[in-house]
Amino acid sequence: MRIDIITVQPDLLESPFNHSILKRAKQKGLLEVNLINLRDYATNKHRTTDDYQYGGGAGMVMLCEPIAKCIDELKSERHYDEVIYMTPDGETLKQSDVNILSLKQNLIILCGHYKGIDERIRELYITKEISIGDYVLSGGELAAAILVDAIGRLLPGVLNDETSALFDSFQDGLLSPPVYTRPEEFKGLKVPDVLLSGHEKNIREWRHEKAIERTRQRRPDLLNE
Ligand code: 6GU
Repeated sequence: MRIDIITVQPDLLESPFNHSILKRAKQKGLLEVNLINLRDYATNKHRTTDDYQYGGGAGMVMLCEPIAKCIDELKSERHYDEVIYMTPDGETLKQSDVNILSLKQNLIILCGHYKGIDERIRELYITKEISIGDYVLSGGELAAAILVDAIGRLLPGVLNDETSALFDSFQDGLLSPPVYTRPEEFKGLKVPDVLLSGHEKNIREWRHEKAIERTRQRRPDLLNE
C-alpha cells in the first residue's frame, strides 16, 4: 500500500512513521508513506498556502491552488482509491472503516489546518472526510498518524501471530478481556486460576465472558442487546 500525506508540517509526521510497527511495515516493503510539503506547491511569490476567508471572521483558510496542483500531480502518476481529508467535521473513524481502507492500494491523506480548506476542494477532490473523535486538534497531522497506524498494522505480514489483529478489541465488536503475565501473585492479587489451568476450552470461555462483561460495563453501546 502507498499513502501520500499532504501537510504543511511534514516534520511533525516523521517520527511516528519511523518507529515500531509502521517502521517494520515500511522495511518489509508492505507500506510506503510519502510526506508531501504543501508549501512546495504554493503558486504565489510568498509561497503561502492559506489566506483570509471571504465574508470576514477569524482564522485563515487553506488555498485551493496549492492543494489542487499537488493532488493533480499525484493523480497523473497513479490511480488513487480515496482522497481523504482529515477534519473534525468528518465521519468519526471506526474499526470497520479502517478494515476497509487497509484493503486499498493508493491513498491520499490531506491534513487540514486553521479554519480548514476552501470548500471547493472538498467538492472537487475529496472522496472521504474523517474525524478521529469529538474534540478539536490544531491540525490534521496527528489524526493522520493515527489513521495510518491503524491501517498499517492490518496489512498482511505486518503483525506476527502473537499480535494478530484478529484478536483486537473491536474486531469482534467486543473489548478485550483482562490479561496477566508473571508473577502469579502481585501485591496480594492473584492471576485467575483458570488461566493457570492449561484447560484451553475453559480459558476460551472465560475470556469471552470477561470480554462481554467488560464491554457491558464500559461500552454498552457496542452490544446491540
Ligand atoms: Cl481529523 N482534525 C482536527 N484538526 N481535529 C480533529 C480531527 C481531525 N479529528 C478530531 N479532531
